[in-house]
Parts: sequence; structure tokens; C-alpha cells
Amino acid sequence: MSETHSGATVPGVGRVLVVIPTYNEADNVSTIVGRVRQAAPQVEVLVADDNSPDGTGAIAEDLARSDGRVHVLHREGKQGLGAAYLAGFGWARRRGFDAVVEMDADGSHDPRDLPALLAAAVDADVVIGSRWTGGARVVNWPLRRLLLSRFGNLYARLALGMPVADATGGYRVYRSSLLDLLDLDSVCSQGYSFQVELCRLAHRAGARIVEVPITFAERERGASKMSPLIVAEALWRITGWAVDDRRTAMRRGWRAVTVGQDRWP
Ligand SMILES: Nc1nc2c(ncn2[C@@H]2O[C@H](COP(=O)(O)OP(=O)(O)OP(=O)(O)O)[C@@H](O)[C@H]2O)c(=O)[nH]1
Ligand SMILES: [Mg+2]
Repeated sequence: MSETHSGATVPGVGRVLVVIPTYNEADNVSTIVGRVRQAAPQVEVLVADDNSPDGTGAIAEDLARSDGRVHVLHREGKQGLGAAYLAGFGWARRRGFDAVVEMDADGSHDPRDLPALLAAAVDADVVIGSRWTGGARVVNWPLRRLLLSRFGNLYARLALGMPVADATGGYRVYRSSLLDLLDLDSVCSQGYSFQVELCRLAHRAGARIVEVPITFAERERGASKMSPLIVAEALWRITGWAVDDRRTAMRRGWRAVTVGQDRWP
């Protein structure tokens, strides 16, 4: 693992680490890292690779050797997006980064949107690069994926009461000051429900969540890791959290009636 270079900062935000989780992204990793460095030269990049059989980790290692602002976290094996991000957050916090960016490796998240996300982070704890707010564009996504994302977000918003249009999106900035407040050890999601879970934790912690419209494009190269299992995990976890929230609200209401303390949230 390479050492960090302290140095340039993003005005109003500080030192920023872009975490890019990878599993079999050999066709994409060089391009995405290069595009991030070009679009936002002040940031550093951490590729969090789950020992990809296609050699993504070795390619990332080469990139890190030739650019001191690029780093690699080699993990033992495929453990899901959530686990890779949590490891990346820990890596960033141990090295004193002020903000962490989540970004996919496959080019769906355009690094040219990063400056706008970072600018919004000056006055926010979480910035979501949103596909579903005014001004956003979704390019080349099959109808099946569009519907899944729309339905997933509608369900998350209604079930969890979060005022967020794109709670499943994975292009985000988190201020480290917020991550320090969240109980990340409690996070149980492995797949994409990780994004919803973090959104819920941030919302419950009273975080300032801002959405910035992005241009989202379908991956051009490499294989998708999306699976019915990942969709099922998101559905049952969101349902479980919604049930928990309602149970908690009912308990509080019951206590308010019987003891005269506490109030509905
Ligand atoms: N480290 C790590 N990265 C993962 C894992 N699963 C997915 N990723 C990465 O997470 C990002 C998002 O995964 P994608 O396969 O693009 O998922 P998606 O965007 O929902 O689906 P497609 O764009 O259709 O492929 C990519 O950079 C993947 O390489 C994992 O288990 N471990
Ligand atoms: Mg993708």
C-alpha cells in the first residue's frame, strides 16, 4: 500500500479522497482514475479492490507507482460494495482526510461532475450526485434499470420518510465530520442497499443532505455486478428498517401516553 501525500486541498472542504471500489474492472480502472485526476487535480484517489481475478489490483498498483496521489487498498476477496466502502472510509479517516467521495469505476459517474459536488459540500454534510433531480440526465440506461431505480427510490422515500430523490445513487461526498458521528459498525448492507443505509443513518443524525444533478451513463465496458440477490437485499433491508422505525415510533408514543415523557419523533 502506498503512502499518502498531503498537499492540495479543495477550498472550503479540505483534503478529499475519492474511493473507487473495484471488482473485475481491468478495462475501466486506468481510465476512471485518469479522468478523476484530470477533473479534480486536488483530490487523492483510493482504489479499493477485492482481489479481482482479472488483475485490476495490479493495474491500480501501477497507477499508484506513477502518481503519488493514487493509492490502492487490496482486500482479500469479494465482500460486496458496502464492505469495500467501509474499508475505504476507515483508510481515509486514519489519514485525516476531510471528505470522502464514492464513485463507481465503470464510468457511470462522470468525474467532470465532481467539482460541482465538491462545491456543494462546502455547505453540506452529504452531497448526492442525483439522477432524479431537475437538470440530471440518465444516458443509455435500459428501461428495466430505469424502472428499478425509480421504483427503488420511491419505495425508499415512502418507507423511510427521507426527503431524498436518489437514495440509491452511489456518487456522493461525505464530510468526515459526519462519518465520525455515524455508527458505521452497525452497517450491515453488502450490496447497493449500502447507499440507502448510509442515507438513513445520515438523515437520522440530522445531516445536511444536498442533491446535485449529474449525468449518469450506462457502463460501456466490463461486466455488471448487479444481481437479483442484490435487489432482494435492498428490498428486504428497506422493509426491515421501515418496520423498525414504526416500532420505535409506536413505543415512543406509548411511553408518551403512559409516562408523560418523550414525544413522537
Ligand atoms: N471492491 C468491490 N467493488 C465492487 C463489488 N461489487 C461491485 N463493486 C464495484 O462497485 C461499482 C458499482 O458496481 P456495478 O457493477 O457498476 O453496479 P451497477 O452500476 O449497479 O451495475 P452496472 O453499471 O449495470 O454494471 C463498480 O466500480 C464495481 O466494480 C465488490 O464486491 N467489491
Ligand atoms: Mg455501474
